[in-house]
Amino acid sequence: MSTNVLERSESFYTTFERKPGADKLTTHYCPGCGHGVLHKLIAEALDDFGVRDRAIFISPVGCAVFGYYYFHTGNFQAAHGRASAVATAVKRAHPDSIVISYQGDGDLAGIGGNNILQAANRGENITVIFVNNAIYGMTGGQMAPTTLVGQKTTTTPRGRDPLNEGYPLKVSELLATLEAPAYVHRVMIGDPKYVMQARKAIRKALKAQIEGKGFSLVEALSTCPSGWKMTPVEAKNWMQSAMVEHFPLGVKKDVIADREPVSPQPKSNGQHPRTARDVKKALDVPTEGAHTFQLPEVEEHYKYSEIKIAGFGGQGVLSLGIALSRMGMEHGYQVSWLPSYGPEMRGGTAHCHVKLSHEPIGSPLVADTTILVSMNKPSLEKFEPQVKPGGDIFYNRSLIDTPPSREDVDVIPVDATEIADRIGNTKVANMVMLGAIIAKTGLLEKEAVLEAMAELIKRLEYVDLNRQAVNAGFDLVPSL
Ligand SMILES: Cc1ncc(C[n+]2csc(CCOP(=O)(O)OP(=O)(O)O)c2C)c(N)n1
Ligand code: SF4
Ligand SMILES: [Mg+2]
Repeated sequence: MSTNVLERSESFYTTFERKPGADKLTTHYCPGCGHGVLHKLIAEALDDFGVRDRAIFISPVGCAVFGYYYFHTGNFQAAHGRASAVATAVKRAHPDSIVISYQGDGDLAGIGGNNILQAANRGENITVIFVNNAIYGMTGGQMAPTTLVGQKTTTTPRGRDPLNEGYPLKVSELLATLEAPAYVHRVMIGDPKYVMQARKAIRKALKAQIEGKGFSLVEALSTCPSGWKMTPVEAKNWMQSAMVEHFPLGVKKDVIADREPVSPQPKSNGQHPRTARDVKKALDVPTEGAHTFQLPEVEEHYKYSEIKIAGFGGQGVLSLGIALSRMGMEHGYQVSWLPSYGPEMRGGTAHCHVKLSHEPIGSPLVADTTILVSMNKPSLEKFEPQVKPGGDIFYNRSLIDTPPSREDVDVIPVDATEIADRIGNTKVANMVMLGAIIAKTGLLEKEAVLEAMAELIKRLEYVDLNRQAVNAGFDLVPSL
């Protein structure tokens, strides 16, 4: 246990080298602010539980945005309100990590209100520290969802009026009504006896996560002397009287003792499930009927394929992306598919981002296109310059009269629309492209693709048509 309060925890940097300016010893928080005390309680708990090396602190947007200056742990800084969503991703990708989503009231209850509701409702095995100071501190004191009735802020200069602004949101009480959360507790960063209660609650919440008991949230009422336009002592007194009256302290939900551990268990080789098939196995989902393909041998540059597929809305651009990613998944690749909706759906250009990778995928966004599939002229003009040197451009020669001019990429002309028309349906031009892509790259095995068509194409009468299209596109490539 940490006994000397004057010493800094290991989980807290001794000097804040990431903080700009000459002063590397004091935090950026105002005198009398509750954030610093909360940081200290969290850092001490991480030390005492011996989890600093696997702790990941998610900073919000708000005064705690610079959490990474101080916490000697893994750090992320999330976009406004998204900390609980980022925490979800981090925890799922690294189930052994101890993830702390640290969020203010504007961040968690305002812009991120739905995120926290969903994360709590899913019972993510994360710990949320919710810093309720009843105001947007960082931006100079605007009304927050938790601002008290009658409280003056820069946006409620006559005081919050429930008829106009509604009532202060009781987040802990709200989340405690949900089935999934294991622990929800409201504490206060006030006089020492309250700080000690907060310390205990934070430890209990973190311990719950360490033991895999599910979602825990500690709401800490906290002072903001600057936003409230008070001295630190006035602020503490106001919090301990007015705030507590509306936000009663105490445990709102505690079912930790009844909970079985929820985090996915490591596989026998010590690794956590990664692919969909691994997850199915880990969950003991019957795999009969599921495909059991091996990752095909491909050239090195196809091992992280970033594919952009573009054309008119209605050309099957998005469904070609789905086909590639679904079949890629069955082959054992890490995959992602990101559609771009919008006016495209009404006849403009549509596109989607697909990744097929031997490695885990960080972001579904295709930033370095290695394979471009252009179904029409505007999409080729738009995306041709983005293709990486050494990449591939498949273009629909039936509708594009000017071929790509790039000389540092492989250009594959495919008469997709013409072939589809010959087969009997213009709509399968996308599957002609699919055939050409797998023939050129070897990313997917043709037999597996043809077999999977039965599951992919909803209307049975179109399965054969689509298979013919894939075959036609496949046969085209060697002759080019
Ligand atoms: C998307 C977006 N919208 C608005 C802002 C401006 N903004 C920065 S901090 C903040 C509110 C922070 O309040 P809170 O979460 O209560 O944190 P505190 O500063 O009080 O600790 C807002 C609205 C932003 N940075 N990003
Ligand atoms: S503005 Fe308020 S919340 Fe932000 S550092 Fe100052 S006192 Fe703390
Ligand atoms: Mg706030």
